[in-house]
Amino acid sequence: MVHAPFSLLPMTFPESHWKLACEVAPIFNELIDRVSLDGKFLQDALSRTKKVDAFTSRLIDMHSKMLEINKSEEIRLGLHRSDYMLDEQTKLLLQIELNTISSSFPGLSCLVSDLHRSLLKYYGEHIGLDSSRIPGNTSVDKFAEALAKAWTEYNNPRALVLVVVQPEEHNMYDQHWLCAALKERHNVTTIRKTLAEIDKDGEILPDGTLLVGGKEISVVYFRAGYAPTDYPSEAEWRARVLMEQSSAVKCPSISYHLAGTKKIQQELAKPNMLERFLENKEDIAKLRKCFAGLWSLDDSDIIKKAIERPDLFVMKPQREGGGNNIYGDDVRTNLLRLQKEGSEEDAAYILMQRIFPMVSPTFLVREGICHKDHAISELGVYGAYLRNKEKVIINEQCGYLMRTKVSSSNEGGVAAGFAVLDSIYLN
Ligand code: GSH
Repeated sequence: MVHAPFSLLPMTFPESHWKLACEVAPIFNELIDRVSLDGKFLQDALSRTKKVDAFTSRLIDMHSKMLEINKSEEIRLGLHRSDYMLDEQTKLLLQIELNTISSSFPGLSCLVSDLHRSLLKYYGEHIGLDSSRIPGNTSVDKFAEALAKAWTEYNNPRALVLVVVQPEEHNMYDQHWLCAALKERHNVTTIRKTLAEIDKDGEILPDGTLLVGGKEISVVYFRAGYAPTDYPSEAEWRARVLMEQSSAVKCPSISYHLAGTKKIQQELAKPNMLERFLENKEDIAKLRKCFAGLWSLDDSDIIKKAIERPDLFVMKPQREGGGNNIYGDDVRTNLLRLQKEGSEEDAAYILMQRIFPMVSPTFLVREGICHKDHAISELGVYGAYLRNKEKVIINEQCGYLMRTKVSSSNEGGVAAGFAVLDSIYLN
């Protein structure tokens, strides 16, 4: 067992940008909900991706199957995390991505804020830092509360929350911490199962009730199922479809999952797209301000520019979980290859403006050892959304995850082994 990597001291972050990231969280929650309701939009926007990306294609098939059977989701639970970087030159807070499935670290990130606050309480005056400048981090409380409220809406006191996990989960303490809060504060019991186990032990009753090992499931909380490697055989796909067809609350449902894909992020950044889903002009303007440049690969002007200046772009395939993006000269090589082949494989990628955050010296602690290095940070803001039919029960910002990584590394994830958990020091 190794401890989660963390930074010794919190990273400075401008208060105005922090406030903006919190303010847009409920707007993004609502946007995801609205987009998820537009089955045709999701299918059309992803139709080219479907042809070239076998994994996403199966998710899309599952979605069309649900559309065909007119599957309605009355209780809708979203536990999202929107990630941002602060571009140093433009001073803009730009969205990297919005995670609608398996948003990691709601359990541990608030502990790092507590750790930093306590360190500053004892040693802060020696280094001129004040513990009250670290904002409260409610991630575990709020996510547990949202899961508990979804369980309450489902309305069977004997039903359980099912946490769908990977067979070899390295980040299980983050999940356990959240489940412990759910049990201690709300007396809701969770069980943990892999997709293969659910295939073996799961069934649906004629009324749509999901049973796993004979126990009724009220809420399915996915901490697996976002990556192709989570589906090594047909068994895992069967389990996913089984849960999707059931009347249990899914976090996320297949339509929430697809609404969080990079292709949809890029579609939503097109002019006049947000207006399709949201009414409030101020809300729309706030979201748009956070959008980085995003393009599909059928935009020949931008391809030309990216081949000339690959350092200004990131090429992103439709994958979650980190570690899949293409940077630097590899952007050029891949774009030239795709151009030469003239295949439709280009639909598997989007291009995003590269963001250049401020680099600062940081102490990073890994496996008990402290290293000093130059680092950059990415701020994630959690959001929870719960709706039963027309009634919105929760729509709020739920704390944050600051991640810091050495500036020479392009990749971002803590779970993928690149970044450390951090918190923020407002200035
Ligand atoms: N299975 C792990 C978990 O449940 O914590 C990892 C899930 C995962 O990689 N989640 C992505 C994430 O939030 C979103 S799909 N990564 C943040 C990070 O690793 O820094």
